Amino acid sequence: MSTAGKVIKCKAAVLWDLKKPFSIEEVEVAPPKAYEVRIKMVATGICRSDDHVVNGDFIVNLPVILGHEGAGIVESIGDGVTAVKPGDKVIPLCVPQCGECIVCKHPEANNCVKLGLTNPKGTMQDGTIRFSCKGKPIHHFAHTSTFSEYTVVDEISVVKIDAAAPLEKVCLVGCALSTGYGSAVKVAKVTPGSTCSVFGLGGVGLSVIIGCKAAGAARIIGVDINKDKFAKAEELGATECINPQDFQKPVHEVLKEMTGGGVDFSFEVIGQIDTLLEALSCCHEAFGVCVMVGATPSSENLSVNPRLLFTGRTWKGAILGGLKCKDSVPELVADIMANKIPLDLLITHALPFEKINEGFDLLRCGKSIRTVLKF
Ligand code: COD
Ligand code: ZN
Repeated sequence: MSTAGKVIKCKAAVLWDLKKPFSIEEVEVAPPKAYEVRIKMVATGICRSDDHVVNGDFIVNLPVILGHEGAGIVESIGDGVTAVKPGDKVIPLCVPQCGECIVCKHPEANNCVKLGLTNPKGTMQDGTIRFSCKGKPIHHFAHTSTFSEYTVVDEISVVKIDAAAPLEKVCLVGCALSTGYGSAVKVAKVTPGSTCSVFGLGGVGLSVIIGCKAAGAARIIGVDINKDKFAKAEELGATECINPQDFQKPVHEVLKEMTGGGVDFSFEVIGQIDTLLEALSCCHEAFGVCVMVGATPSSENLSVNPRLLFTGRTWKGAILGGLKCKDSVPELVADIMANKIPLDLLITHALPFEKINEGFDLLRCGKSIRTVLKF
C-alpha cells in the first residue's frame, strides 16, 4: 500500500537534551510539501559534527534529529519536484545548491544563501517542521536529519545518484569524503609534487589525504595525537605521520624543519583553535596555503599575528570542501564505483541503526573512523 501523501510512523534517534544519549523513538514524519522530498534512509554515517551538537559546541534547537551523512531511496515527492522521483537512489545534501543565488552562480563558491548554517533554525526552508514525537515538534538538522528511517528534505538539498550505487558505502559522500576530498582538490588546489600536512586523521582528515594523493602530492604528513590512526593514514597515502606529543617544541616548528621551511599546503581537520594556528604556522611563509576544514566552537576566537599572512601565506576555509553538491556528489559516487577513490577504507564499523549510541561511543574513544548505521 502506498505511503505517499500519508503521515509515516517510524523509528528515529531523537536528541532531547545536550550531553545525553540518543533515544530511539517512534516519530511521525509528515508528507513532503511542494518542492520537498521524503526519503527512506538506507544507511547513515556518524560524523564528529553530530557529536559537536550533542556536546554543545554547535548550537541548534532541541529536540532534534541529527545525522547529515546518509543515503536512501525517494519514497514520495511534493508538488513541483522535478529533480528526483520515487524509487531514485539519493544523497541528502547538508549544503544545498539552489542554483539561483549569487553564491550558486559564483564559479568558486558553494555556501548557498539558503544554507543558514550560521543561524540553524532546524526547520525546512519554509520555516515549518515535518517531524513530531509524542505530540512535540522535533527539529531538523543540517537540512538532512538522516538519523531517522524516513526524512523530509527540500528539493535543493537532495541529489540523485547512480541506481547501482552501494548506499551503505556512498553515504559517506554526504559529508566526510566530500569535505576532505574537496578541501584538497577544490579549496587548496593541491599541486603535483607538493608537500602537504594534515592535522587530524579522522574520516574527514583521511579524505583530505585521499584528495592530496589524487592531486599528485609527493609528500603527505599526517598529524594526530592518536597513533592508532597512523596505519590507515599511510594506507591511504600519507608518506609519514607524527604525534605532536612526541616533541618538546610546537609541531609547526617540527614540520618546518622536516620540510625545509614549511609545507605547501596544510589542513586543519580537528576543529580546534590551537591546532588551527599550528596548521597556519607550519605552511611556508612565502607561498604556503592553509585550509580550515574543521569548524571551531562557535564561541571561540583566535588571536593571530597578521605578519603570518603579510609574508605571503594564504589562509582559506570552506564548508563541505567548497563543493557545489548537486554537481559534485554524483561525480564522486561515480569515481568510487570506478574504484578511483578507496572509500571502503574509511568504514571501520557497521551497526544496526538502533545501536547508534554504541557507534558514537566508538567515535568518542577514538576506535572508529566511520561507523555506518544500517536501517
Ligand atoms: N592534535 C592532533 N590531533 C588531534 C588533536 C590534537 N590536539 N585533537 C584531536 N585530534 C585528532 C583525533 O585523534 C582524531 O583522530 C581527529 O583529530 C579528529 O577526527 P574525528 O574522527 O573525531 O572527526 P571527523 O574526521 O569525523 O571530523 C572532524 C571535523 C573537524 C572535520 C568535524 O568535526 C567538523 O568540524 N566538520 C565541519 C566541517 C564541514 O564542512 N562539515 C560539513 C558538514 S558537517
Ligand atoms: Zn559531517
